[in-house]
Amino acid sequence: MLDAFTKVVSQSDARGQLVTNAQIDALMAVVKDGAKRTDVVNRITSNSNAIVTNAARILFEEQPQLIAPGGNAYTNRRVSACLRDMDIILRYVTYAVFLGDASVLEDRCLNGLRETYVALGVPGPSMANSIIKMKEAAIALANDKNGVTQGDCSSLMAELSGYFDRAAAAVG
Ligand code: PEB
Repeated sequence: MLDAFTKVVSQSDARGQLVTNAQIDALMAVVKDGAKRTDVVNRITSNSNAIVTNAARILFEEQPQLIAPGGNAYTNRRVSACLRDMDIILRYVTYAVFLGDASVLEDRCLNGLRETYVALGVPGPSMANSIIKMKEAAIALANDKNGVTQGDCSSLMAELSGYFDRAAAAVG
């Protein structure tokens, strides 16, 4: 598991080179945005139940065949596995935002997930759809300018969005 800093160091070390000025500038930007980053993690973390359950409710409204007999999420046991999977993915996305690096998400959550879903008959495009719904809710929460110091959050929102997109692409 890497963070934005250890990633730069490990890449530099692999090449036997010093950290470059451009890399230092990029890391300074991470430091300066630290409060925004932790605020984003805090907002998503404290609303994770609502993010997951709303996204699942909308998914099942759009695709009722998933929870009908023969559907992959039919029976309460499978619906609960579904909510749990969405919760796990959201949790790893928050870890990636916190660290400013996708490796924890890639290595500990997405690696092999597509194969697992194929084996279980979990429909990848539906799972990807649930992740995009969580993304929309998470971005709306994280980008809400009410009650906070106004600032430019565009690059952080693009980064957050990218982690959800990676997760959706990994299973879809
Ligand atoms: C991945 N999901 C399921 C299983 C595993 C994962 C390993 C099988 C074992 C179990 O049921 O617990 N576990 C999960 C994950 C990590 C992990 C992400 C990362 C570290 O360790 N079915 C649908 C929907 C979707 C869904 C589209 C949106 O139709 C999910 C929710 N996942 C789903 C379902 C099951 C499952 C298991 C329904 C149960 C399948 C079954 O038992 O038949």
